[in-house]
Amino acid sequence: MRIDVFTIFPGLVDTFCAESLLGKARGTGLLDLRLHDPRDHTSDVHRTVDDAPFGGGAGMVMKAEPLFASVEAAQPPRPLLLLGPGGRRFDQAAAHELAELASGPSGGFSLLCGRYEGVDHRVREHLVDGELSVGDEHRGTVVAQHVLAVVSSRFARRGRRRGTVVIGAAPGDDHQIPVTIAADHLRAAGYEVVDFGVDTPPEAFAEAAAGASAPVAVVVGATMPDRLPAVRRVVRAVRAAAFAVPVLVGGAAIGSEQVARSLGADGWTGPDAPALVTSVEEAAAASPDDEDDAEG
Ligand code: B12
Repeated sequence: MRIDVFTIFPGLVDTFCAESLLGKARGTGLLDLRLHDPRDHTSDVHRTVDDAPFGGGAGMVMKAEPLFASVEAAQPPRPLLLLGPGGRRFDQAAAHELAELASGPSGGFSLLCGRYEGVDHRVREHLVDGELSVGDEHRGTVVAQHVLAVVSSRFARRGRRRGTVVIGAAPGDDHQIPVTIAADHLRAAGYEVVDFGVDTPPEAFAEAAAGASAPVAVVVGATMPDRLPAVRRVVRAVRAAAFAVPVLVGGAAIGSEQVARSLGADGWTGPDAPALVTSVEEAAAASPDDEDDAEG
C-alpha cells in the first residue's frame, strides 16, 4: 500500500513511522510511505508556507501555492485527504475504508497535514478530495500523553527496596499510556521497574524473567482483546524460561481473574494501577523467593 504524506514536519512523521508495526510494515515492503515537504516548493529564502487568510480573520493559514506544487510534483495516490478538525471523524469504519483502497486501482491514499489556523480555502476547494478529523478521542490522547510525560518525570525512582517487576504490553499492542501509568505506580510503591513499553516480544519478557536477579513478578498487558493470544504466548515463554516467577496479566482487554487464568497466568492485575500494585505485592508474598523482599 502506498501512502503519501504532505507535511512540514517530514522528520517527525518518518521517525514515528519507523517504529513498531508501521516500521515492520515498511521494512517488509507492505507499506510504501512517501513524505513530501511543501517547503521544498517555496521560492523565497525563508521557505515560507504560511500567510494571512485571504479574506481576513485571525491567525495564519497554510499558503496554497507550495501545497499545490508539492502535490503536482508527487502525483500521489488518491484520495488526498486533508487532516483537520472540520472533517469526517476518523474511526474504525474510516480505517477499514482506507484499507480497502489499497486493493483498488489507486493502491493507496494520501494525507495532507494542516498547521496554523488551517489551510488556504483553495486547497479545500480544488486540491483535496475530503477531510478527516482524528476526533475528540485522540485530542484527549494528545493531552493525556503530554500530562503523563510531566507526571512520570516526577516519580521518584526508589531503587531495589522491594525487588524488580518486569512490565510491558504484548506483541502487537501499541497502547503506551496504560503501561506508563502502571509502571509509574509500581515505582511509586518502591519497586524497581523494567519497563519494556509496547509491542514487546515474548523473548524479551523471558530473558528478563530468567536474568541473574529474578524479578518478583512479570506483568503482561493488553488493551485490545485481539492481542490475548499474544499474551498467552508471552506467559508460556516466561514459564518456560523461569518457572518460579509469578506472571500476572492486566490491561483493558483482560477483564477478570477467570480470563487471566485461561491465559495461563498466575493472576489478574485488577482493573486499575492501584489494584496492580496490590496484586504484585500478593504475588511476591506468595512466591517462595520472597525472603529478600520481606526485609523491605
Ligand atoms: C489512546 C488510544 C490509542 C493510541 C495510543 C497512544 C498511546 N501512546 O498510548 C493510538 C492512536 C496509538 C491507538 C491505536 C489503536 N487503537 Co486505540 N485507543 C486509545 C484510547 C483512546 C485510550 C486508551 C487509553 O490510553 N486508555 C487509558 C488507560 C489509562 O486506561 P486502561 O487501559 O484502563 O489502563 C489501566 C488498566 O489497564 C490497568 N492495568 C492494570 N494492570 C495493568 C498492567 C498492564 C501491563 C497494563 C498495560 C495496564 C494495567 O492500569 C491502567 C491504569 O489505571 C482507547 C479508547 C478509550 N477511550 O479507552 C482506544 C482503543 C483501545 N483503541 C482501539 C483500537 C481499535 C486501536 C487501533 C487498532 C486503531 C487502528 N485501526 O489503528 C490501533 C491499534 C494500535 C495497536 N497495534 O495497538 C480500540 C480497541 C477496541 C477493541 N476492543 O479491540 C479502542 C477501545 C477504541 C475504540 N473504541 O474502538 N489507540
